[in-house]
Amino acid sequence: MGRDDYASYAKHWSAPDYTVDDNGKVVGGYVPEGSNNWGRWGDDDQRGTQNLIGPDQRIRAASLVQSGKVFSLALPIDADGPRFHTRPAPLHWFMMSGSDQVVGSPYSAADPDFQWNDDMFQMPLQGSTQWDGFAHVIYRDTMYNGYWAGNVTAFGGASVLGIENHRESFVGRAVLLDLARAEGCDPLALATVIDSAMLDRCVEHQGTAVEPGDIALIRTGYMALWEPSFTPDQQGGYFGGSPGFGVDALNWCDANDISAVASDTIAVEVLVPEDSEARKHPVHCGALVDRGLPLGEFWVLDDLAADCADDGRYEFMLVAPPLNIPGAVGSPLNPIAIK
Ligand code: UVW
Repeated sequence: MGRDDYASYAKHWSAPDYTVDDNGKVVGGYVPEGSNNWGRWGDDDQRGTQNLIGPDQRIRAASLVQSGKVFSLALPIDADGPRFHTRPAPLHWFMMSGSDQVVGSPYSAADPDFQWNDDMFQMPLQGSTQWDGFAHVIYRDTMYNGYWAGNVTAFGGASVLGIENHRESFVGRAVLLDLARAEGCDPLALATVIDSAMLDRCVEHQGTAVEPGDIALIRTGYMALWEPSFTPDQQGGYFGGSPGFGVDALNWCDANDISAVASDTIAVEVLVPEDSEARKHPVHCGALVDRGLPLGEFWVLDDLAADCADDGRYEFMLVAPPLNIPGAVGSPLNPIAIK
């Protein structure tokens, strides 16, 4: 098939050797061989490991609110933030301003005493602090829980696994794992592969108790190296050299019943391949496709980390739902940690 060759745009095509059932599921195609959550919360599940957070976990999270301190974990959404080059800069403009009306608009005559400002915003949903939804990544034509890639179209968006299924997700207990501090290397060295042993070392170093349903925030310190003035080549080097999860770190998530992972890098995962024979983006595939484990990217963790180092408390309540955009495959957000 044309898709086997890089950017070949070949005209030839062969029919796939699988079929798709009435529920939009692939039959006779990809099924994960290793750890996965397909069917664990039902054949039509859309929320994956967020099912691990229920009322009990939220009540427990609320009990962690002690000082009342609040931390925004979001980048400013502007042209200076780290952003992959295929994703254009955000555009913010105004349709109406009070100044226009002061000078004179059709509306000033109707009510000379009343003015207002209206603005608009356009941005790639993967272009700032964000959640990757399950429809963001496809492996062998298949998404989480066996849904076929054809359920997502440019015209109709994601008819399954859209980010709107998470509009009440990501409200729970979170733990910050400050790997950069724990490893004494802040930021972590380029292309550091984070594995289960490193995560366990950090838990031990911090004295953090990880509980089922926790959202894990992984600090590498790497965001501090971003420069808005990077040339395209420098950007490539910056993103390509991100430290991040290797596939073994997903075993740690399984063992600890982690409900989501977010980090201060572009992809959560290390982008220099650990194994040249393995599938591409193995952590994206293992998390989003196989496990239904949401990934949060470009989260700003430095101020929170400094506070955690100060008071020794690395667990807190997190309120971080995505925007409720039907059919979107990801969403920017302003995650709020409350201590
Ligand atoms: C891809 O890996 C395709 O994108 P992101 O890192 O933004 O999830």
